[in-house]
Amino acid sequence: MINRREMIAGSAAALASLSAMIQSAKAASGDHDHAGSELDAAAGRTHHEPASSRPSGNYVPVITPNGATLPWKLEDGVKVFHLIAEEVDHEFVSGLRARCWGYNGRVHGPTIEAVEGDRVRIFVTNKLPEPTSVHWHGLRLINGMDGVAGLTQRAIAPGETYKYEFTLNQHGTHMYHPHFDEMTQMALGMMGMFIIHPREPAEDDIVDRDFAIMLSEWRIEPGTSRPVPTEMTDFNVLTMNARAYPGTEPLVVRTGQRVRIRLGNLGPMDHHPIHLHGYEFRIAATGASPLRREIQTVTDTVLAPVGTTRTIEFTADAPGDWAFHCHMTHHLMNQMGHDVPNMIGVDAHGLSQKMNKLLPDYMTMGTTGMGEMSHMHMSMPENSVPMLGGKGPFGVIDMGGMFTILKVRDGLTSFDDPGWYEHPKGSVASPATKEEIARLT
Ligand SMILES: [Cu+2]
Repeated sequence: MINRREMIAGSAAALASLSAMIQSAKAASGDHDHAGSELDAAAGRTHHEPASSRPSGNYVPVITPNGATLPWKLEDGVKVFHLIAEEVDHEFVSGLRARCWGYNGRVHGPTIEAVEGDRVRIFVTNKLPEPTSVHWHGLRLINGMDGVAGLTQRAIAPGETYKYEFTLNQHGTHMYHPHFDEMTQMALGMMGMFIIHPREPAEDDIVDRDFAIMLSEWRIEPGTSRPVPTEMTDFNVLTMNARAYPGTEPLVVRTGQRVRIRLGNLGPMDHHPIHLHGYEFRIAATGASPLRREIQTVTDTVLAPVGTTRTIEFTADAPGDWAFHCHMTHHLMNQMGHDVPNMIGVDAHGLSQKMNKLLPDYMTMGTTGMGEMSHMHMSMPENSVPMLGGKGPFGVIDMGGMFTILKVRDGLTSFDDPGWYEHPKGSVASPATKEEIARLT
């Protein structure tokens, strides 16, 4: 039986001649192979053709949960992209929307995906009310394409379209963001991932499911609809791909698949220790640099600092619904959990009775902890979300913010949300029996 590496080597020669045909056919039709790759991913196929079998190289496309990949077309061997910087009405989670700034109708911008060696031409149209620029964060390129307004180019004025063009001479997990009025433009959501696949992937580079998640943080005053760009410390909306739990899409994986998760952090101030339950993973890349296997750290929490990326990899060998979240507890709350007075341990019975005479709806909150707050149907300011998350299979999931779920299932044929994990009988934590409790003493 031949292994995958041999199969790749063996089929490379046969497919090399096909490559030229495909390239000319695609160039003629203006088509590109991205849709095909997406179909492969949707079908959950895990075969890997050699890089040379397609004009752009072959790769398992990155999945941006709650997001999208920027389309491109091939023109004379150059991959042509078009980013449009514009205002976007964005929903963070059901109940909370804001007027943000993003790209191509999205917050954050769509993921740019290409292959090492590609020549890319990226048009940037500015539909914002102020100038902007795009910096290609982590890329090694000629200085004049670096996108720093004032330093390496003139800022792109409202209404203008600029052209960036460079060759990708590296692979890895990178990002893009403006370098003009960064504080405002990034606080309002302008950022995206820029993924470059290796042209000739080594066995270690090949995974079955490849996810990209941008971490960020926002200040949105309850009842208002514009993120506050001047906030320095008190962020109340914490997001993965600009969505707060329960608005985050789960990461769906078939048992046994090799998984990569690329984390980027372009939030204004905070680093995020991202923790995965039930697994150990390898930190496969820090920033733009993939790490050799011998120097990769095996851990269960990875710190994703501001202004860089971290890539983790593991084999999904344990089925279940596994929490994947920032471990800063304040980053696991939604908007209304912030600024709540500390009432833990306070006997507020008399207070509530007195207050009810004045305010019939009054309710003292948080006297036995904050977990109860998700059960309350409190009246909320318009356009705001309660502190905590959503319904789970066993009750309320007391988390919001920077939280999502890795859903690993046997024998999946579709990567749609498979619903909640069905635990094998007798495998869920349950109340101890009287006899068991008696034996404790
Ligand atoms: Cu965090």
